[in-house]
Amino acid sequence: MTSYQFPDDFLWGAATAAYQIEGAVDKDGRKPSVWDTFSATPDRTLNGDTGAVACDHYHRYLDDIKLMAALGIKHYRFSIAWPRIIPDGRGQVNEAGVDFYRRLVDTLLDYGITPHATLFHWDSPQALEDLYGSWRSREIAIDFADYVTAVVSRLGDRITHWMTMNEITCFTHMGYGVNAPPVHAPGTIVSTPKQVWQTSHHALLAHGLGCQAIRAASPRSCSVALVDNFAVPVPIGEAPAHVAAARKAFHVCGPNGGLLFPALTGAYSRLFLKQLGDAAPDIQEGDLKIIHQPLDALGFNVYSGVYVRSIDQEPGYELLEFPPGYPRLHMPWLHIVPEALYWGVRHISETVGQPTLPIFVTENGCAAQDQLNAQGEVIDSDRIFYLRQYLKAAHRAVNEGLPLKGYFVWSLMDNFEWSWGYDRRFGLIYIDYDTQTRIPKASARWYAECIAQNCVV
Ligand code: PNW
Repeated sequence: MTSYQFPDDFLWGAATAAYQIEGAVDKDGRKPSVWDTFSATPDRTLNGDTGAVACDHYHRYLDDIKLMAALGIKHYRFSIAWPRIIPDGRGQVNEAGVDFYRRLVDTLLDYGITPHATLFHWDSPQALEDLYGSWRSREIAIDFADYVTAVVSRLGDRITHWMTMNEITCFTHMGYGVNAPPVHAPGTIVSTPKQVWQTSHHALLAHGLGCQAIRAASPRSCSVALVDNFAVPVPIGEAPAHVAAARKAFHVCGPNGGLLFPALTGAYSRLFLKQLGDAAPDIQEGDLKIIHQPLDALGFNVYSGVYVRSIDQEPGYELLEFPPGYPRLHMPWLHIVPEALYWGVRHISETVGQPTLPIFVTENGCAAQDQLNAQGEVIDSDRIFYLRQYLKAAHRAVNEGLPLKGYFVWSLMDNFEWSWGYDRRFGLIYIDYDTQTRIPKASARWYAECIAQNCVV
């Protein structure tokens, strides 16, 4: 036992996403998602990797659940693939696709693991891209809500923790781009920044209608959340001036003011709209009311942060660049900023005006250059180092009374890391992609010990 003890009801989990682990992309009636198309297009992913087989979790879910149970993981965040449930994006429900998730969830429950389902983690049906350009059209919000109703009315008897969508920025601002080809699916080049902001506005609408659909379709009382990877300004030091500067920067940092703020407050941040100028999306009457749904929790995906200092000139803060030697892990953007976890939670509860909204870290983890040693083990002390620092920041948040209620590590196992393919490994469990052998890394055993002792070890 260390001094980093968590409260008894703190929830420890692990996370994955459908396209990154399932494989079996044409099994039991599933049709292509935009990620199938994108990854099969030359030069879009590293080494031309696709999610066609991935971790073959579709067939091996029982083994994966057994491994999770052996590690003492009690909460599992996974995503449901829209193209398995409604292969054409709208219309006919594919019951065979629903059955897979029913089997998955029943097995989780058998092993004492609580399912937390994300309804959308980037794998939009290709059919909707072909029909109306997916997120470029408002129509997708309606189709998304119908899909949500189909899922929740069928699985809501056994799943009570729902998340509408994961990281809107990544499938809109990184999936549509002006001039340069974007790095995520569908990889569409559009002509103006406003068109890109329009895609994320449509995603927000889909989130809002999705929340309403969950509540209307769920046969049980349930929890509804949005998962976002909002940008986290971290004061360079905790002198009051830097803290105030970071709080101000929170509105304009990354896309926060145009994504998280509308969802949590019912308005795009004014500071942010001013900064957007002509790029601001068209907002129809009533949109913000739909977008601003009551939430039971906020999912916070945190990997890094941005340091901020107070300055005398307008606007009173400065976002600082990382110097070249700043420590990071195996991604260009993976600078190690553990305090971002603490400050993210604190900014939400202090700035967006909901001091008691429960927050869950729904993803935190890192890619490392994992290698099997002569004994066939992976000793990823770098990952343990990273996770331990972030968990200490989580402990600080809880200890100061902030509403942080749980933590999901990204990821349960190595998987298809989007445009980086299989080259980047984020798992606690190593996957040998030739044989599909699963090998728990040193970090998996370390995490199991944290869970067992309910503290950072
Ligand atoms: C998240 N960035 O994406 C996703 O939710 C996961 O599917 C993904 O595997 C994981 O993080 C690791 O990348 C991110 O540029 C994509 O800062 C990009 C960034 C962060 C997270």
